[in-house]
Amino acid sequence: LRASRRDLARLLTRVENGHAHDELSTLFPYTGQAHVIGVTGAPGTGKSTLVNALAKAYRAEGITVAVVAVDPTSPFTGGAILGDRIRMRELSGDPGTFIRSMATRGSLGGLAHTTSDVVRVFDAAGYDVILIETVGAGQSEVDIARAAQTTLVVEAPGLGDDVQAIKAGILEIADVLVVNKADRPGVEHTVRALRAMLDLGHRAERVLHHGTLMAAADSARLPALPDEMTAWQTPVVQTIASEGTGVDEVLARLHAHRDYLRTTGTLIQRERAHAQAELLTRVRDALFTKWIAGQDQLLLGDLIARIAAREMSPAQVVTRLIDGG
Ligand SMILES: Nc1nc2c(ncn2[C@@H]2O[C@H](COP(=O)(O)OP(=O)(O)OP(=O)(O)O)[C@@H](O)[C@H]2O)c(=O)[nH]1
Ligand SMILES: [Mg+2]
Repeated sequence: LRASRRDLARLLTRVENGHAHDELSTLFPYTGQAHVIGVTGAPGTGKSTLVNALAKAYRAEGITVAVVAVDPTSPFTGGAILGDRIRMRELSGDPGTFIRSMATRGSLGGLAHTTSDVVRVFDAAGYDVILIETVGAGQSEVDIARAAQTTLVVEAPGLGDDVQAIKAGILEIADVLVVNKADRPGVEHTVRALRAMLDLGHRAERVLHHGTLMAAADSARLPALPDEMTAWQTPVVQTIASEGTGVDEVLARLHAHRDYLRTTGTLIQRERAHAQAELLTRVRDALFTKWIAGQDQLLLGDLIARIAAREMSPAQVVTRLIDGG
């Protein structure tokens, strides 16, 4: 809770390696104070540049910031990781800022958990705002974004990625939509297209989102969501992150969303929906880990060979393994 940067860095390493369950449980009651913001979008749209600019803007208001950059460790973005480190070095001399890069190391389901835990460490350590940068490329990134209280989606003109964003389900999770690289041609077109899609999808998305949360609320016996749930309109903000243009407006929207979450009761609903999703996936993972450790590897190998030889169907093997049939 009053860790030095060095102790904090050490704990984060233990968390990333899955060796800090006790510490995380001890810290857990002290979490829940920070504003957790997920920043996601297609590769190269300017997420890191924007995160850097936002961190500076928060610091100018005296707000402390932790940045969690989830490196995709992919050949496409490998170069940008080095770029991130260089850019972020600007902030690294400031005691009110802490930047942590996490490699995905091919772990899929685990990454969302580890990211949540790293966020909790920063939260307990007293950082006011935690920015999580992920490349919005698939379900695991969407899962990480869902663990945030506010999701900021970054688009850029001319990438044709507005359609991709919808495919990845990213647009529907956007609380704030940023069109970065507003100095590039085609920015008006991108803004118009996104606004149109938001308008078109607004009802369906909100109903869907509302529905998901309601399902969580039902099973957890929570009170109904307030009507204000539908009141938030995702703003579309243009920025030139590399020059700092539009960053203040993004900051204002993030403050507004935070206030919206707190004053409407939406925050507690989101937190409970997240808690449910996290609990269920953790139980699933724990059950699987326990189950696989208790398996006879030779028998398992034999059954796998039987599936490959078409002697047993996968469903039959599952029945035998689980029910002993
Ligand atoms: N023209 C222009 N270039 C920008 C702007 N913002 C960022 N860039 C540049 O775009 C490139 C990619 O920026 P990043 O911030 O690394 O993008 P990213 O989304 O974090 O990239 P990945 O993490 O690899 O997905 C860099 O060369 C930036 O300098 C902008 O507003 N306008
Ligand atoms: Mg980046």
